Amino acid sequence: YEKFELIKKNLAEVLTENELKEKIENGIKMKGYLGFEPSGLPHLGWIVWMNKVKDLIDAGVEFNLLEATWHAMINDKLGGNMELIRKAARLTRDVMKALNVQVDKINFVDAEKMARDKDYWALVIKVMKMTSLARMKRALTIMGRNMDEADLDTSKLIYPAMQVSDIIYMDLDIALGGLDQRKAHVLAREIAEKINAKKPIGLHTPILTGLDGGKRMETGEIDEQAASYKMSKSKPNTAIFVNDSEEDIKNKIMNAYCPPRQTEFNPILDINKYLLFPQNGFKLVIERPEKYGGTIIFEKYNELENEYANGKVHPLDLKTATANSLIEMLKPVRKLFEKDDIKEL
Ligand code: NAL
Repeated sequence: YEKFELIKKNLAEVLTENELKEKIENGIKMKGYLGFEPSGLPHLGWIVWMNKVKDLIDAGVEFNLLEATWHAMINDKLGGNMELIRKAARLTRDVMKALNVQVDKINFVDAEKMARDKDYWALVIKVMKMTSLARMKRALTIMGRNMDEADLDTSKLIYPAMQVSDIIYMDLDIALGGLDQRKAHVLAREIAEKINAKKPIGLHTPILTGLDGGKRMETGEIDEQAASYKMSKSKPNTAIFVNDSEEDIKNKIMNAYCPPRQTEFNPILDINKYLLFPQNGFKLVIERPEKYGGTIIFEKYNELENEYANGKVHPLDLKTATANSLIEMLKPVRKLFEKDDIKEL
């Protein structure tokens, strides 16, 4: 069960664990997939799924990454400019490489190429035939939208059907995404079952809380709530971008929401759990004067969380150590941006 534990580590949800166990037990070579909108500069939230891609590749999953250019265009990213969107897709590849994701082992899938196949569009229409308008509208949360937005153009309604079709078309064992992608995965599972296609297992990462702690909805389904508090490019002061300067990282962390002893929806602890501690051999070093307890070194995230919950670690000390570690982690990415002409994204 080593493989199972590696795949499940740090996930919010597996749909379903039994299906995953069964594939592992039967020694099935699994095909996994994640799609992302190349929407500009990646921020810390993206690294949560990048780390999971690393785990899946280590677990022997054949990994496909969809550069969802059409989807980004439909979703009005980068002004709907395809040239810029393609540029952002290439940039993401470079960022992944700088963060030690095994890009050589990833099969990059081009959404535009898939859309040139007429079988793909036959599948999209089949998916739409099998889904009520009300349900398709509710699924707009997978694109960070909701059905009440009055000025949406009609192409937005095709997006969820495309995403579901992408998943079925690719014949996947695993569909990886943030918890906010749940509605697409649930729909893909239902439809795949009905049409005798392969039913994908949904692996859902937690959603990184925005630095302001997120404006959380109390009502609605978990995936809808996740969409409300997530770190997002459209709320720039809640996000740390991968190329932020050392100064910016420090300032943003120091101003972030981090109440003493609170371990839930604490973006600083989240950053430790999902970004810093998953690095090989990582240690969080909290330097303090002797009179405040002296320097402590954490090698396991759980120990940090316990000490924080007990009030043994002060928010300010946690923030200082987190900022320093994050600055270190993102160093190769900042280097990349020094030499490349990609700043207009
Ligand atoms: C994720 C997105 C777009 C297309 C996909 C196709 C298959 C699987 C996952 C996909 C992006 C996602 C987002 N909706 O907004 O992050």
